[in-house]
Amino acid sequence: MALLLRSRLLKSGGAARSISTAAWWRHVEPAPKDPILGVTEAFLADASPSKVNVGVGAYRDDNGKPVVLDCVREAERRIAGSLNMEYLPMGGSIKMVEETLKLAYGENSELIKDRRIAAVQTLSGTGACRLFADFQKRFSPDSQVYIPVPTWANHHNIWRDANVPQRTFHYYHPESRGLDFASMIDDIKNAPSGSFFLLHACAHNPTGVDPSEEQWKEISYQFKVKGHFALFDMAYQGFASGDPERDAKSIRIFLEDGHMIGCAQSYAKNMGLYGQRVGCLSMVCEDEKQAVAVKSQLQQLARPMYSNPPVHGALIVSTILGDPDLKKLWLKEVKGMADRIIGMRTALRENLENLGSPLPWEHITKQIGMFCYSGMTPEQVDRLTNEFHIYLTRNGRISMAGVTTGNVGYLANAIHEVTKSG
Ligand code: IK2
Repeated sequence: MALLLRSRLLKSGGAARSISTAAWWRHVEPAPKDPILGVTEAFLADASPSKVNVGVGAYRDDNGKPVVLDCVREAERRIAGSLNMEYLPMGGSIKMVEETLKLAYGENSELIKDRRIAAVQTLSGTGACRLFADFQKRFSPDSQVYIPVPTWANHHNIWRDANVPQRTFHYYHPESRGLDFASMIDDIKNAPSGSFFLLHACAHNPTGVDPSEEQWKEISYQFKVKGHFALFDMAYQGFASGDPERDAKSIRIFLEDGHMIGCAQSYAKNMGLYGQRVGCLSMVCEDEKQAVAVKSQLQQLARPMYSNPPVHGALIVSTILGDPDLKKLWLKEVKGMADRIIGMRTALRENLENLGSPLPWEHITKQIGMFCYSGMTPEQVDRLTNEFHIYLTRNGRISMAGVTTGNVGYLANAIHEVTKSG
């Protein structure tokens, strides 16, 4: 019908043609700004010399500059010239995926040896989550997903666009600024058996609050009792403790208990490959045959979306992780980034306490990873931005990666000014 109408309009001359084409997108309203990336846009548009960006979770050095790791520079030097520009297979770089699985599942994982893991290279962590959500919709079409409150805002977009209904589960306890473990366990117990849950493997975004090892064991046990499925989103492996092996503890606990987990990995943060979009989605299967089938379906989902993933970042990752010396350098550099952030947590807390702030600020040093969930209200955040040119998300999340020796005093003073009267 629409086609018929269009061809009639086109035949009837120029005036009609311009009316019909002008009408195509008249109903399109501007999309709301992304709560995280919109902050960066506002920061870039601000001409103030004292402006500070603690919005987006992207690592900066102590001069506030983006960082390219030495191991990445060296890998680029080694691959320069040797790289052709051919397509990767639909599942991406086999070498990169192999190395990536070792990071999540362990160097000597029996699951890897037994070829029980279906895994494909993805467009970073976002792409891994989205591919999983699409897979969930296709092969468990009536299921829903449980998402923690709060979470990285894009999780909601991802499962919404994959048409998977969302439920939430308790996670953060605002009063204690810690984990609401009891309510979380209740929600796990009360969810229908065999539910899908999204879990942050480490360095929870935005709260910086992770379950302890004991708590992870209990969570894993309750998942076993209820037969739930866990998708681990691991966007910060190495950023919590400085050691990628330690940061995989939650996953390893689930694996010891025999769960068939899914895992979304990203090299944006821990290798600083933000714009290269390198990641991996993996799913533990019952046996090799099932893993082959699952992988083929993941590839089938990728094919009409982007066909195959980009090659350059994958080659950087496989070059680094495939070379013992470069891997050692990477581990040192990850620890260096994590340590600088930990140092800035101490400095921010000390500065606030030295200013005589009447509020408790221990949570700044207790929370881990890239973010501090400050407890500031949206109105206080607005004052930080409008009066002090300090940019952060309105949920009060401070990206500690943007805090430096040079701006920590200014930031603490501004936070004190907007919070001191409650
Ligand atoms: N999952 C989580 C929990 C993330 O935090 C991210 C990255 N978020 O970074 C922006 C911010 O919150 O300031 C991702 C997944 C996906 O990251 P990427 O697609 O870049 O690998």
